[in-house]
Amino acid sequence: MSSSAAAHPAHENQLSFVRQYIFSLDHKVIGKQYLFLGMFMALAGGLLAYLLRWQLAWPESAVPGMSWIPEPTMFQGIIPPEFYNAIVTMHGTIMVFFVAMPILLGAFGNFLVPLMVGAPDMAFPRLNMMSFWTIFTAAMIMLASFFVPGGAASAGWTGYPPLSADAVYTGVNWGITLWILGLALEFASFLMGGINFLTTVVSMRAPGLKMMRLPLMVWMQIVAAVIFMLSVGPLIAGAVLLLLDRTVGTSFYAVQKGGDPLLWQHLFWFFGHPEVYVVLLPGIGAVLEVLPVFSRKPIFGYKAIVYSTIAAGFLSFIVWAHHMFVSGMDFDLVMPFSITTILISVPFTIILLAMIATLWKGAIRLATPMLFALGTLMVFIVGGLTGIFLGSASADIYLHDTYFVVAHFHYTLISAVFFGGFTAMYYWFPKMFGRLMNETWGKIHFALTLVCFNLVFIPLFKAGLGGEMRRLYNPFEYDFLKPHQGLHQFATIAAILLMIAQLPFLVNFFWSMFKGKVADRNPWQANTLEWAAPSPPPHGNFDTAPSVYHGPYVYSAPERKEDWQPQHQPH
Ligand SMILES: [Cu+2]
Repeated sequence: MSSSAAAHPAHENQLSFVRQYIFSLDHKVIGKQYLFLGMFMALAGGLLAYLLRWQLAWPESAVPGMSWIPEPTMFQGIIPPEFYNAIVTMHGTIMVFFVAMPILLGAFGNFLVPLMVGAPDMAFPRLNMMSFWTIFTAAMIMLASFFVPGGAASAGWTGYPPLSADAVYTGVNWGITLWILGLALEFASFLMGGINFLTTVVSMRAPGLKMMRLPLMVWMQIVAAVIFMLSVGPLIAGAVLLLLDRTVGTSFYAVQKGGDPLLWQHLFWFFGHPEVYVVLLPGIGAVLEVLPVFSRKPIFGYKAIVYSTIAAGFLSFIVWAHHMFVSGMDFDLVMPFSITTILISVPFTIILLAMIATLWKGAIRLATPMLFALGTLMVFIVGGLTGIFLGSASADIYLHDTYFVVAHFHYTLISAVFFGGFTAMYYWFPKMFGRLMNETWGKIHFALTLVCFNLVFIPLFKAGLGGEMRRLYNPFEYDFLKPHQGLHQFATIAAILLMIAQLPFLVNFFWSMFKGKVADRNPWQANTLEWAAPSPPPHGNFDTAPSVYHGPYVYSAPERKEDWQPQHQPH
């Protein structure tokens, strides 16, 4: 465990390239491996979204006025119908399990948790390495599944039987079998990660770092780890049953042989709703770190935030059936699940109010991390408010499975993953790579991203309110949906602009990694422990073992504006 910390710098130079960068035991290298895997998978999962959007905007022909794009002749639209279902499924699966989790928990959790608790590394470095290579294998299985007979899984990211269970519906389809296998490996990877995070925080904190002095990012990471570990077990059991139904002809989910497909829906959503918080909490954690630093004020209501997070984590286990209001479940259960769902907005409202109170009368500096933190709040509030509509059973009966749901969960998850992820990226980049990112390009990236993101998803709320069901290959075959084509074309063009808006980030990210201004230890003048280590921290992290004498957010407003600029070393 920590005993080897002193020996680390000595043997670092002797490590081969493979041991230093490929099969590394260093939590910081492993964190970066997760980051690059997540970014690569975001490219794959993102491109699938563009095929979807293209199909939805112009389902019957090539793009009008763009004659250089060949007119599709083999099939009706831009992509064949079977492939459309596979794309819907794999876009969701990849984005949630292979982008959101690797980036927010794998990358930032791994990189930050040991540094923020003042530890030289994770409690179990070999387990840490194994968890990365397990999810790497899982990701490759997912990508490979596009090329097996029958193509990738096409039963939706929720994998409901009978579509996912019965070969009658899916034909000879290896895709879903590989999908189950890939997800099982992904779950195993994050179980290993969760054990590591928890043990590190419980047993390796610096002297004086009581639990109630932990940075909120650490609290968010460990609550997310606990929620994940408690919710995933039943789903793994359910997935084994699904695999047996598919491969050896059992009938756990087959109605015609006495099984029940609703069993899967319960097991899936018992995991699925907490899973949203597993990715949401670290995104909120990044915002909670950035707000006090960039308003030079202590966080408002630290304890209230910690207890609200734990309460939200607890409540997330008793809301799952709000995904099943129209499944024909016992009506006596509808109202309790409606109430718990609306109740869960209370802890999140407390956290939001604490964030706003932190900003109140602060010496606010709108650097890029702060802009993205505020953007996260804006987008998350829309996601949260529209969740109240869906949590109320009477409204949900109309809105269920419409584009309103699609827009709602993109607002919820993109706030955490996209805006929260960029908050973390811009804020901790100097610590990860030892150089500062360019502020001007960061601000341009933020402004374009915020505008384009809203332009993509606001039309989808409208389409959902107009009764348009999601997952339709060609919605405009139905007369009443014909007027919606304009909404989809608008969303598609905005989505293309959103993709272009990411170019400033990509250029800034890779350029700054090699050419950015060399960062000081503590460029943002923050108080949490990761900033006490050199940038980037060496193997073993701290040159002198840190001790903690107060809570993490002891700030006061600077007297001179010049004292409040990013610090970098003169060349
Ligand atoms: Cu839910």
